[in-house]
Amino acid sequence: MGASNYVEGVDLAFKIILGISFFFLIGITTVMLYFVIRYRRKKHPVAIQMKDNNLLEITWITIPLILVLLMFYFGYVAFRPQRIVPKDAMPISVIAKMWFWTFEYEGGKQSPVLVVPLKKPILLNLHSDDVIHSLYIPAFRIKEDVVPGKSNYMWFIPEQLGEYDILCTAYCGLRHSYMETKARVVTEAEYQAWLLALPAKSSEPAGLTILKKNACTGCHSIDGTKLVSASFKGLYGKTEKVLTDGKERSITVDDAYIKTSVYEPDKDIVVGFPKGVMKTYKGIVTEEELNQVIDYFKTIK
Ligand code: HEC
Ligand SMILES: [Cu+2]
Repeated sequence: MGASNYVEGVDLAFKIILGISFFFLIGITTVMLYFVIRYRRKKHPVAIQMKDNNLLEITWITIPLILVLLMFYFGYVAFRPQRIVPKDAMPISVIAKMWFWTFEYEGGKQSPVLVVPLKKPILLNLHSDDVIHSLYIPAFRIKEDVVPGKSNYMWFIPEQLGEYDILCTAYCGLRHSYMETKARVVTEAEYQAWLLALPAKSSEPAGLTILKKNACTGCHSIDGTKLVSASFKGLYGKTEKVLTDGKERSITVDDAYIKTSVYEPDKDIVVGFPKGVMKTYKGIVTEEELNQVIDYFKTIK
């Protein structure tokens, strides 16, 4: 038995297709080698033209037809149940965003990992906040595109306790390959305890929500990683070299400097980073929101 209810069917279809492919790989190669030797030019200097062999033609139409229909049949039987969701499935919303996954459980609690109770049908409602992503859980044999402006879904029954990889399989930008997390299958009791202990949605600092909402975190990390620009971690209060009208000067990062950076990003350019990459957020991020962002910066020194 596999990690989900699909493993058996999908693997069977895969093995049948692989088996047929190998049969032909070996069969065709063998016949080819045999013909190369048997009908070599030295023994058969003049080619023979062959025409109309009904038996041969019917054979090479019928046998491959049966084989491809066989592949279709097993593929279809494995795929069909994936689109028919049982009524009692437990819904979890999946929100894809450059470059992380968020799972929202009944009651609105959110987590960056997918935690599900064993043997319970799970319905994942897929949403994207920006570009096309694709949710892939190889151990469960499921994969589905997450397209902005369109709702999609997938469902499965976790059949084995454990931790499994979740990946994004649609190239979605700079940090696409970092867009991975885990699916954890636990017992019903563990699931209930975990959900209870999960902090409510509003526990995320308001400033961080604003940074995510405006996709600032696509270019600036909050954990010290260097992306398109410097990380926000340790930014507040830091002394830094900037170019103002082409002249280098030292500044200390304070409220006023951050406001200039966000509303007039090309005024002070941080030395070592490109000009013109960050657009102005005037009219997009309000003064009040920016103050919340600054409050948040002060907490990630
Ligand atoms: C497309 C990438 C991109 C996005 C999105 C972006 N920035 Fe930037 N940001 C940059 C680059 C590049 C720099 C460095 C050049 C400069 O100073 O303008 C920068 C500089 C900054 C600085 C100065 C950093 C320092 O080390 O002094 C701040 C503060 C800042 N950005 C805040 C924000 C905020 C807040 C948002 C979202 C509302 C945001 N950025 C969105 C690319 C981006
Ligand atoms: Cu992605």
